[in-house]
Amino acid sequence: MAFRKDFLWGGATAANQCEGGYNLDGRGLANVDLAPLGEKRMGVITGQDKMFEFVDGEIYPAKEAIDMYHHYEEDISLFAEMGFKTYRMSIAWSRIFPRGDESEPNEAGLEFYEKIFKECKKYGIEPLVTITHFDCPMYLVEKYGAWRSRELVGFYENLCNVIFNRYKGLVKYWLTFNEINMILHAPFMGAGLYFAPEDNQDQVKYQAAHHELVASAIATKIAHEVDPEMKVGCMLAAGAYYPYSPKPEDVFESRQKDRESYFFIDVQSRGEYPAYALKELERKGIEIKMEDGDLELLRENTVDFVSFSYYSSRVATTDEELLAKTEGNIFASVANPYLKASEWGWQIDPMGLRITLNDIYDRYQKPLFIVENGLGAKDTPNENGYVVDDYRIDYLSQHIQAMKDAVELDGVDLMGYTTWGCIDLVSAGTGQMSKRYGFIYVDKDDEGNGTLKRSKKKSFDWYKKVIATNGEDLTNN
Ligand code: P53
Repeated sequence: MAFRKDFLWGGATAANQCEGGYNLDGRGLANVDLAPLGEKRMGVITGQDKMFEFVDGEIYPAKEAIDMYHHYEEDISLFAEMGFKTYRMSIAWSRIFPRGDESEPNEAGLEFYEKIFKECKKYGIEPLVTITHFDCPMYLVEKYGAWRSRELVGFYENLCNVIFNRYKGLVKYWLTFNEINMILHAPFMGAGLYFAPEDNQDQVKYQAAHHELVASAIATKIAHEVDPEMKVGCMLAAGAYYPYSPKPEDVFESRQKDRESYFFIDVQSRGEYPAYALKELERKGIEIKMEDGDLELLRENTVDFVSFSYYSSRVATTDEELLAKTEGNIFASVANPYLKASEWGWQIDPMGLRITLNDIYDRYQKPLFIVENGLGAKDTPNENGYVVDDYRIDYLSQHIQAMKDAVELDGVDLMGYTTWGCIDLVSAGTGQMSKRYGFIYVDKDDEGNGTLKRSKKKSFDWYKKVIATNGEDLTNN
């Protein structure tokens, strides 16, 4: 059998993309609330345009999202029906610390997540909790410049102390920062960073990254002290780079591009700044301010496992003409002529998942966890309100097959697999509801109309069978 007996099958969501209830029970505003639907979105999430309050006439999908705030019992019972062993979710920092720098937490926020964890426990579902999934309280953004300030480390430490102690016995698996490398590509959405014209943006990003890396090590330390059973992972937006051609320059460029991302995980998993990064930072004139003890903290508190998202492989080249034609989303990449793409232009590459798993396992030799994978697609319910999403079943079965090959044939140690957006939710990149990933359809459109009614898609029963057979039966019938 390919997968461990205790393989953690499940699905993944993030607080601001599903909860809604953005101002309920004392919740404070967060960076992720302020990203509108539509053409202004990209400028905001990349930190190039400022938007510090809601602007009239814009749609903010995170305000209501799919209102899981009031539907969590129904949603978790549907996850249980599919046989989920784990449910990956995130806590909204600003529910627990509405401003971010208080000394006492907001009890209503803590209670909300306690109810969710207990609901999971009821069905034997192990929560896998992302501490920050891109979110940062707006108060910390405005007052401190978010992660550019060292003080954020202390605020994050408070948050960790509170949640680890409160949820001890309820939550065993934690991720410190979602897609930590996203700080380079979407600094406002990823870490609350925005820029002044005179800023050296790389300097700001890498200093903020250092703060996150130290905060992540502190979180790992506290978790292990509070409960030695707790397992803490890092989280990478992964996807191996391929050289566009066998030209040595292209090959080297692909390695450089991979390192841009692996830098973060090298620190979190190996415990030190890698030599290539020190050289690169020096060349770029970036100086990272560190405090005494930072290097020890990083060295002594490496993660227990390495998790990542995988949607696509990427292509690197030094060819200027090809680069000029580059398109895509936040991770712009040269198109791979051998691959087809989704409706949103994300290239589909199951073999790339096997390659990525092998690359990461070779590099870190720690248990791996795929915590996001899936196909964003338009779904059209038929006359009975049923979505026949064979395209999603195809995508997922091919990726699960690739993951099986990595385990069975290559010996990769894999703990689990959670598909992204197991219930339809708001897209992080575009803000659309119509970019759907779920096994469960939610009746809501991009403009916010709809009943929020949940219904099972064809993939619901398919995934249920996959889990029941521990990944042995991937057929679609
Ligand atoms: P959406 C870009 C590239 C890779 C991962 O993305 C990304 C993004 C953001 O667009 O984000 C992760 O919703 C992220 C999730 C996000 C998911 O991928 O743009 O962790 O929050 O929803 C899918 O289709």
